[in-house]
Amino acid sequence: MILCCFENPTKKFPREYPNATYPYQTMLHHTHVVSALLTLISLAFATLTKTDGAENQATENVSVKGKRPNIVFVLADDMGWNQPGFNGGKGELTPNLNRLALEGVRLDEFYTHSVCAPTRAAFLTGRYAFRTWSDWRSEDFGKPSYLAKLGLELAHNEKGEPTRRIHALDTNERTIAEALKESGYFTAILGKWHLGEWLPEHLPMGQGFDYQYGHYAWGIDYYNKTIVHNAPARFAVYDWHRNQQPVNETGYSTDLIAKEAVGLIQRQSNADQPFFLYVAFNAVHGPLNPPPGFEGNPEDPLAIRDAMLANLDQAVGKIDAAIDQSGIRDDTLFIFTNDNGPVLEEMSKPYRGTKNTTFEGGVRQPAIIRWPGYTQAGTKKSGLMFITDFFPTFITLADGNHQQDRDIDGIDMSSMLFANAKSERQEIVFDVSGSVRVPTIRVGKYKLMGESLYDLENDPYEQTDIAKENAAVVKSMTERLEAVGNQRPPLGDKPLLMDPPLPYVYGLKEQDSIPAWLKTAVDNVRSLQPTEWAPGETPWPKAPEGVTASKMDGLKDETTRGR
Ligand SMILES: [Ca+2]
Repeated sequence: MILCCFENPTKKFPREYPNATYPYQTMLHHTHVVSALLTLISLAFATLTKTDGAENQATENVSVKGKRPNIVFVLADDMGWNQPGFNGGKGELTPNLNRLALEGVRLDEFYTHSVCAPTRAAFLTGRYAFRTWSDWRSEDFGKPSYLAKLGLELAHNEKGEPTRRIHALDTNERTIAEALKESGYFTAILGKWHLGEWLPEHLPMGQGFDYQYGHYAWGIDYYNKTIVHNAPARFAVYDWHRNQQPVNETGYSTDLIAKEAVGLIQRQSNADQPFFLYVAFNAVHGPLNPPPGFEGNPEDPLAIRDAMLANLDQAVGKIDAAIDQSGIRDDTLFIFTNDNGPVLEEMSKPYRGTKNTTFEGGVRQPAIIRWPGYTQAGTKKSGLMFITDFFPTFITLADGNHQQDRDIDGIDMSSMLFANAKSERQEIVFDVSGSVRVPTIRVGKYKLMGESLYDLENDPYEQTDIAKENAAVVKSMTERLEAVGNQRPPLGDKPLLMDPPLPYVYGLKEQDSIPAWLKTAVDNVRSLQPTEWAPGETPWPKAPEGVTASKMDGLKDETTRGR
């Protein structure tokens, strides 16, 4: 019976079922009893062996501490809460995600920052983005509308050409790749980095990854692998690399990333060390590039978005199949989640808001965690978890070193994820002042967003601002948010400039010998790009303003002229 259900998982998904139990949860009853017993035993053992002292924050999680599973962390880009079938989307588009949700545990209150780079920095460091100034993206330092908010002007090189100030994740940060590498893991990133695209030390292999494949910056064309602009320059730059050398590949980036992941899983499953594989798809971020075989209306943006989602689902399915075929499913912690909300509020429903906003639609993400024997199939867990929390959790699993110079904001969630403990997280700092987005903090059931207050327990869709009736709550949360925001370090002078202002390819060292194929490919793209812009228009989006920062219609995205 179980097999029959797994063959057609999509048929079981109604459009909305916020608290539904899966139809065959009861069929797995026996497994549940066993795993519940195991959990009880491990909790009892953990209690017996609990020690005092800060040196061992992971002792409570003795049942998973040092199990050293492989970790496959799959991150989608700009996916909406309701896009996966398991959250109420069109089930036929995401059969693999639906199946994974049934094989693992879904997190109901998992949060990220509201934009790409901040979430990625928080994942890699276990620290809120503002602590590393990663709430500012690298490309923002080439955009006058963003720089103005920092009191900075566009920089110019020695020739007087306007160019970008170099901004990236500080190399003094300890990344999760570095922490896992220290404890003997092979570390690889496939897909999008978005934490610095120029100096070698800012690229993935300078930040703890043994292996790199994919792109460095915010969003490539899925086919020609160029980024549409290099603000303040208007024109495209090539951004597709393996081990930090440009690679010439045809094909659709989602498919290519999946293929690389499959190969890497096959290789590393035979190695004598565990691996950490960070698969950061650029899907379903813009541009709206229909995948190969698209048969829908090319003028229908929603049809294209659906096809891109289905293609991503197939890619995730290929990665999962490789895990199975390599015989490492039981030794692999598989995670699927997403970096920030979608550009269309329709894809966030029933939640409010989009990417770039701290309404639930911008920051609450679909999340699946599967680790056979440690997660209960087909269940859902509530309780706050933030993207930073994977950092100490992964270190516990790896039996790595929790000690480091810079304090983290992450909370070890291993006892919440892999046993029945409640989440210890009470607070999430989404944005502080000094960002272009609205300062926002969650404390318990309340979320303060600028001057508005929402009660997430009684008003999860954020329809009613209750700030006026709760002045004392607003006051205390405002003070707390200001106190945390005051911990933002100085930005520094940003004296290093991207030079040339318009490179052919990202990566300073990759400029040394630009292959002929690359130059031709980039010139071809640039020859088709607009050269004239109306006054006030820019090739890149302007800095967001206010709580409804970046609502977009189905046709527009970050590559669209005139945003
Ligand atoms: Ca994103």
